[in-house]
Amino acid sequence: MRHPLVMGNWKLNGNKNMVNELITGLRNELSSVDGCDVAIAPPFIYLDQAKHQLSGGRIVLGAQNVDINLSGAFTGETSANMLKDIGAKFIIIGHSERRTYHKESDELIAEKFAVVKEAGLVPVLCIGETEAENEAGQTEAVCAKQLDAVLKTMGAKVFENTVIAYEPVWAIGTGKSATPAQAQAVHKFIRDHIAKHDAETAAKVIIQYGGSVNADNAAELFSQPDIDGALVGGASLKADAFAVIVKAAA
Ligand code: G2H
Repeated sequence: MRHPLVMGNWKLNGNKNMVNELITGLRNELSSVDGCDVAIAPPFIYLDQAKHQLSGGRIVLGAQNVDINLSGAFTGETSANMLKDIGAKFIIIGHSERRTYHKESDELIAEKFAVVKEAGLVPVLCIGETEAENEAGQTEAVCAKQLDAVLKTMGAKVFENTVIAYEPVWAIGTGKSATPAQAQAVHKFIRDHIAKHDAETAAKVIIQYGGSVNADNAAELFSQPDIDGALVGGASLKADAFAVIVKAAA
């Protein structure tokens, strides 16, 4: 039985006061909710503050990116060991905003996947097609290629205890979510693609949906058999909306 994960991706948002208020609100809203894992990924600079404020609660700390190097002359970067040291667990890699704005390749993202796993942390591997690829009928081919970058170097077993987030790029921050049926079809494709290599791992891997998930559409998305929670951007910045999404998955 898979345990869903709802994770807030705060992106480049926040300040000390907002971190304080949002985490206080989330802890109040979610104190009695059980049945799904919950994580938040604030910007790096607020991870330590967030960790302290999450102390003793059920919300787990995550991060939005990682470097492939563990230490050394890599100005401006943050390593998997540093994220582990500060208490983060779920590490988002390959988000489409990093693929687009920071030119991250499938190969680089596969390296990040490896360093996160080697550090004993949980990669949240984002994959998904652009609008043009979707319209050209290339959704499955794009998802397969992004998965294959990890599969071909590390094999399917590496997906044990990891998370995949299917995020169609055309649905990110646009208010235009995939329909539950559209998302389910791609989630099933992703699981079947991994199952071609290792059925047991495929059955266990958490596959989140991401892209304009909100308090109104979450429950129907989560009713689909292969959708195991969500990676939530905009709606994770409001405690009440995020709590509704978490409760829909629990
Ligand atoms: C997709 C998602 C969070 P939003 O990027 O990863 O953001 O929910 O704002 O579309």
